[in-house]
Amino acid sequence: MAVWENTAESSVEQIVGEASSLISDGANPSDITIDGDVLTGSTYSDSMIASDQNDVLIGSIAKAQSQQRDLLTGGGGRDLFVLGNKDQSFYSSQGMGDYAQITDFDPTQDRLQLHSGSSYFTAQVNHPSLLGTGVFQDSDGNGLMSTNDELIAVLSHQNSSVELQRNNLQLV
Ligand SMILES: [Ca+2]
Ligand SMILES: [Ca+2]
Ligand SMILES: [Ca+2]
Repeated sequence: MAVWENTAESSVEQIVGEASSLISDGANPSDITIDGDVLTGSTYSDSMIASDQNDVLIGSIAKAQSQQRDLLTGGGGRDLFVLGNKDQSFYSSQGMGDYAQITDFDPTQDRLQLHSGSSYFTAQVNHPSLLGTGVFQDSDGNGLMSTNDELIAVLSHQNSSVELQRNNLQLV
């Protein structure tokens, strides 16, 4: 049995811990100066590794019709991981079955770009094949974790949960 099928079949309630809301009020932090790579993937599953400079990793360009799981590694420097644009979150059509897995997110310098039309929460994902801090879109907008909510990303290298601050978020 494929590991990914296990993840896809799990519901949000089965695998995550306590949820905490992401603060999305206020202005975006000032731009990172990009002096490294801009890597762009497809709506299929991609794996990308950026440079030791400040990079932009765009694992998808749109919401996919099939399950895409992108594996993103920023390397050193300050990196921006793009999880959505003005119109949509890219990983919000297949529940637990589509997400970006970020292997080296450093909250002291890296950022996530999120679609601003939604609210988000984080919760620890504790699944045999996937361990880390999950970023979820509150798809039904009820402020609670529920089956309809969408896993967008997993910050997977951390043994303890990552506390995302406003300056880790670029809302567009
Ligand atoms: Ca992709
Ligand atoms: Ca980098
Ligand atoms: Ca998803």
